[in-house]
Amino acid sequence: MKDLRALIFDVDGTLAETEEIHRQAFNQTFLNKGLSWKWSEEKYKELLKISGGLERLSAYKLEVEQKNSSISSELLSEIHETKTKKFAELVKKKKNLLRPGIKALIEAAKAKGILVAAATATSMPNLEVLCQSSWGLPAREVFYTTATGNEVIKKKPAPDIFLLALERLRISASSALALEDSRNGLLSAKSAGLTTIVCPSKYTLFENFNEADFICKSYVKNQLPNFLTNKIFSNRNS
Ligand code: XBP
Ligand code: MG
Repeated sequence: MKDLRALIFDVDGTLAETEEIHRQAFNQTFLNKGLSWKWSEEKYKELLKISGGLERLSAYKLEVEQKNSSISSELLSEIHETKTKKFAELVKKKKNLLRPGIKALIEAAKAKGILVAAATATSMPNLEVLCQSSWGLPAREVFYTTATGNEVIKKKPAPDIFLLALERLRISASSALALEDSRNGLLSAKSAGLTTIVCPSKYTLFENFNEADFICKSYVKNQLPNFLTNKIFSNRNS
């Protein structure tokens, strides 16, 4: 990659292992709403194939629903709203949520004049609470721009979220690098034309990443592909 002008970070699973917090927030909400639903880690791994919390809830409802079930789409939306509030409460209680290497990578990229963006299937309130808890800053001070799930019609694996991020960065896909943790995210970034690094998270470890340009175990400096370390962490201003 000759002209690297931007890094586009996925959020859940990439910036932090937040999928587990989403799972806990869903389960606490089910309990709170008097539902007998409970998502195990295994079940959640399977459900994560559906991008977006509300879409995940709708798919699960169809899976378990019996005839004459009374779970309306209004109730599902209410569950999802409550889950977003729960997620915020849980994130606020945690310290050091970011995955190893993320903070340093973002700082070093910015220092080189590389634009840093976020492209996520989750909603803005969830990204805000993560930025506040991890950087003590609003998302607009951490990222040059953001593209979130409720700003597009189709979530990942469709390209829409990454295309929106590129539009807001005002650059072409050939000048940006996507950083992802999931197969849905990888397919989304690739169909937007982006070179993509996948660093699997706890919930995506066994997914298929055949289409990835690079796979790394973590975002710490010595685990990143050489071309990126050279661009971001070198002392030369090239
Ligand atoms: C992964 C997702 C998200 C979260 C839940 O997002 O699919 O939907 O699991 O968030 P990312 P919401 O693209 O950051 O990996 O409940 O707000 O949809
Ligand atoms: Mg992700």
